[in-house]
Amino acid sequence: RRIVFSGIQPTGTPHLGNFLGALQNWVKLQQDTSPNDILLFSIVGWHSLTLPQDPKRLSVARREMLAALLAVGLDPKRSTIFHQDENPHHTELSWVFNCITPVGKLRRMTTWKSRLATSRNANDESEVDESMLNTGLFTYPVLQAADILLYKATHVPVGEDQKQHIELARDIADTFNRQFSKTFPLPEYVATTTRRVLSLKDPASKMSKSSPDVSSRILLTDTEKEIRKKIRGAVTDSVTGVTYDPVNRPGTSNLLTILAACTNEDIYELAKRYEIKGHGDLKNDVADAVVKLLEQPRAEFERLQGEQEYLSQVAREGAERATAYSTLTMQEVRKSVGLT
Ligand code: AQP
Repeated sequence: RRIVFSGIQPTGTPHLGNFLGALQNWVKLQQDTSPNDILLFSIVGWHSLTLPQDPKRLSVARREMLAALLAVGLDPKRSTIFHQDENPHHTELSWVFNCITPVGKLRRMTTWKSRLATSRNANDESEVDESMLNTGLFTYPVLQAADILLYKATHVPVGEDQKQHIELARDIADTFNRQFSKTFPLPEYVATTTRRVLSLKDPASKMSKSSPDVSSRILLTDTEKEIRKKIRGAVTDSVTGVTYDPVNRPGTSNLLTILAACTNEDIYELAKRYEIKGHGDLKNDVADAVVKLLEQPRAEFERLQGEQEYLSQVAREGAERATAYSTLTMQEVRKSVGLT
C-alpha cells in the first residue's frame, strides 16, 4: 500500500507553475492510485513563516489555498486535505528530528546554499553572511521530513528542487530507525512530469508566488484578459523562429514548456511545428491553451468563495483525519525515545 504525501505553502495564490508542476499531478494520483492507497495533501503554514509574511494576508492566503486545492479537483473524500498547522504533531516530530540531524548535513542543502549566495555581503563577495538569515530557513528541511514521516509516507511527489530534501528525509528516517527502533519507511521521491515553469519576466528564475512582479506569473484566479496580457508581455528573445533550446533561449523554451504541458504534446514535436512560425503565433496559442486549462478551476475557485462554511468543514475534517493517523506515529516515537 502506498502512502502519498505532498505539501504547498500558503504564500499566495497558486500559479501556473504550481498547477502544472504539482497540483495537476496530485489530481492525477487521485485518479490513478488504488483505493487502498492513502493520499495526504497539506497546506504547510509553518513553512511559510521562514520568510516574512504579512499576518493578515497570510490568513487570507491560507484559506484561499484550501479553496484552490478543491477547485483544481482534489476530493476531500478521497484525499486527506489539511492545514499542517492544525496538527501539532508536525512541530513535535520536527523537534525530535532536529535532535538527530547534524548541522553539517543541513549546510549541504542547495536551497540553503542558494539563500546564502543571495545574502552575501555586498562589499565582499567572498564573505558568506549567515547572521542575516533566520534559523527556520536553515532547519525547514527537517520540518519537511517530519511532515512526510509523520504519516509514514512512502511516496512524495514534489518538484525537482525538492529532491535533496526527500533524500534528507530518508536519511533522517534511517538514523531514527537505527538509533531507536524501526519506525519509518524510507520515502521515495516521485518526479513530476513537467519541467519547471519559469518566470514570464525573468526566465533565469522560476515562476514563483512571492516574486514582487505580478506580471511574472499567471494565477489560477486570473481572468482571460489578464492571462492574455501576461503571455503577450512574456520575455522571449529577438531570434527569428521558434526552437526549443532551454539554455540559450529560456524565455521561448518556457512558452513551449507551458504549451506542451497544457496540451500533453511532446515538446520536440511541438517545437518542430513552430519552427517556421514566430513568437506572436506561439504566444497566441499558449494563451488559448492556458485560458482553456484554467477556465474550470477558476470558476470553481470563485464558486467556493461563497462556501466558507463548507471550506471550514473540509479543513476541520482533514485535520481530524491527519491527526488520527499521526497520533499512532507519535505514540511510537515517544515510546522509542523514552518520553512516555
Ligand atoms: N515554477 C514552478 N514550476 C513547476 N513547479 C513548481 N512548484 C513551485 N514553483 C514551480 C512546485 O509547487 C509545489 C508547491 O510549492 P511550494 O508552495 O511549497 O513552494 P515553492 O516551491 O517555493 O513555490 P513558489 O510558488 O515559488 O512559492 P514561494 O514563492 O512562496 O517560494 C512544489 O512541489 C514545487 O516544486
